Amino acid sequence: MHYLQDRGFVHPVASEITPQPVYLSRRQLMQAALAGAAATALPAWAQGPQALAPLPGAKSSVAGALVMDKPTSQADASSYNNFYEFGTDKADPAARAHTLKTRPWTVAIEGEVKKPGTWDIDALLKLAPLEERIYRLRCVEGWSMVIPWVGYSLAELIKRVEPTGNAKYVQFVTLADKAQMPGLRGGSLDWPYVEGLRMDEALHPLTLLAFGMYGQVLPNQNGAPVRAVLPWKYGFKSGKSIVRIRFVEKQPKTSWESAIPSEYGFFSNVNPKVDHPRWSQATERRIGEDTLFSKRRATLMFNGYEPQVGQLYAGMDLKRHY
Ligand SMILES: Nc1nc2c(c(=O)[nH]1)N[C@H]1C(S)=C(S)[C@@H](COP(=O)(O)O)O[C@H]1N2
Ligand SMILES: [Mo]
Repeated sequence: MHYLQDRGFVHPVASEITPQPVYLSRRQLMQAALAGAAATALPAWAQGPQALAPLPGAKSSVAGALVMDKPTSQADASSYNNFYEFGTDKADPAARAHTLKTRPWTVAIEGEVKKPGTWDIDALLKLAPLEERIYRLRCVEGWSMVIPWVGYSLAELIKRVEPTGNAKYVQFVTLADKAQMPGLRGGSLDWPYVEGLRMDEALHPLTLLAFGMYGQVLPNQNGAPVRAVLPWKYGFKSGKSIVRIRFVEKQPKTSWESAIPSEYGFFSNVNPKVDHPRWSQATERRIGEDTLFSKRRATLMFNGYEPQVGQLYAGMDLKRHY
């Protein structure tokens, strides 16, 4: 286990991750129904895809934005989650994130920009046309999913707020509210959860500001009402439930770097050749295809997005800048 015992922190190593997503299968639901158990006795999140508002997006024309891999089922993508504000167990966010209030919601734009200010989420949603993007998402723990996201390039927002010449990095600050987020009491990380990108990474067209998935608004457990998604970086760079975007001159600290600097760096690009200090990053388990005998997949450099993003890191020693 990935113990930071003083903080009660548990981040399992790849070999210790439950082999099956923790959700009720269709068969289990059928059995429950046959046994006479009312479907309503099940928690809301176990009753199949939730009734979420539709949020369609036009197929993206950004290079690399529509991978051909078979998308993960919506049930898997919304029931096997990392969202430590709701607990460290994969099933915790789906079971608990109903307490997250996603309206009213604002996102503050701060720091080195000519147009700072506070955006209401519904105005932010309309800043640019919504696109559907089918991205791989690979967690540092060694599992991956393929999710059809709905959103637009973060670059659209960045251009609108006009960064100054001093804006070298972008920091994301996510919600930290004890009243809505039971995991904050656990003290597994320093809250709020913060992440950061270099300006060229933030401006890359594949860097998505996501408001939805599977043609609907984001389920709370996936980071409603707005999150980042960077498909070539480990999942933890894709901060959920963003409330603040800061433009800064110095490389900002990120939550994972602060928690365990020897294991997590600022860049955290998916890289099969640079192992995590305690486990290999060479292969991954695709959620939904993991039967007892199915093979792990080879992890691809930059999660398969090397043609699009490799140039951002030309000349960098990726063993040092992990
Ligand atoms: N605010 C916040 N964002 C977060 C996390 C978190 O704990 N808190 N976990 C990260 C990790 S480790 C991963 S793998 C992805 C998971 O996204 P998903 O649950 O939508 O698949 O969210 C990332 N964003
Ligand atoms: Mo992750």
